[in-house]
Amino acid sequence: MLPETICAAGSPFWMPPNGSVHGLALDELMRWNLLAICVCFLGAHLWLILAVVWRRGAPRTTTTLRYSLLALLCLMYLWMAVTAQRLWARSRYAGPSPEAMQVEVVGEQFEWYFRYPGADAAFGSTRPDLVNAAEGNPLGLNPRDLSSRDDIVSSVLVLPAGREVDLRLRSIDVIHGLFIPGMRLKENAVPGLVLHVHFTPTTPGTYPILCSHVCGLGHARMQAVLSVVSPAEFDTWLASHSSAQMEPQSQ
Ligand SMILES: [Cu+2]
Repeated sequence: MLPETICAAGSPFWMPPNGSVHGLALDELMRWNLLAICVCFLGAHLWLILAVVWRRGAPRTTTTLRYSLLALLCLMYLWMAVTAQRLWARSRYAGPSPEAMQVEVVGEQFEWYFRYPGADAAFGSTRPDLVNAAEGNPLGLNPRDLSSRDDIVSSVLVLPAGREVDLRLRSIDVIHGLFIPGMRLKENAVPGLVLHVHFTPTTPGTYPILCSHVCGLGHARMQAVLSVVSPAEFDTWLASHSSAQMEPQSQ
């Protein structure tokens, strides 16, 4: 493993500290990639300088050496591609465990909303005509649906440390990009689609949530916060928000 202290020395230009399980392998791959690219860059320029110095033509071994270096480069890129693909496939196709906590993330110009299914562990239905942020129903929860009544909508994403979470991403208007650099996580929120991404936060703390797609004039202020807390603190937070349930309305 490459020493993290080398990368930490580049702070604040380096990535923020990782707070997720899968982020360790991603960071390791990133460090090796950057090291390989640095070596190639310096090696190529050294070769260029030597070629200029050797004005009478390169030695006979040059062709063999050239193809050997090319083969080495191909192997290196192959290794990088296979490693990266495995990491990506593990996070996308392996699927979350059945015990993973379900949270819905909804993007809307220019806010992020986070919905928890409540005591019944089921997300209630929503209706576009009921969307009204000013009246406290930004996602259009249908109060006639029993499953909707205990749903909890928050502007802060609160998660317990050490428990896997399965996010289901939606968008109400345009394409947004959920980006949590501290969790090494990025996924699109596309209107009409429900996309899933799962991860396990490990380190308690607060992490910025950004939008990675230019989604309109207010794109830069489309920010939220992920708060990773202990399981006990999470239960307390959830209980305090569960008390405020929706009342059935006439719609
Ligand atoms: Cu956005």
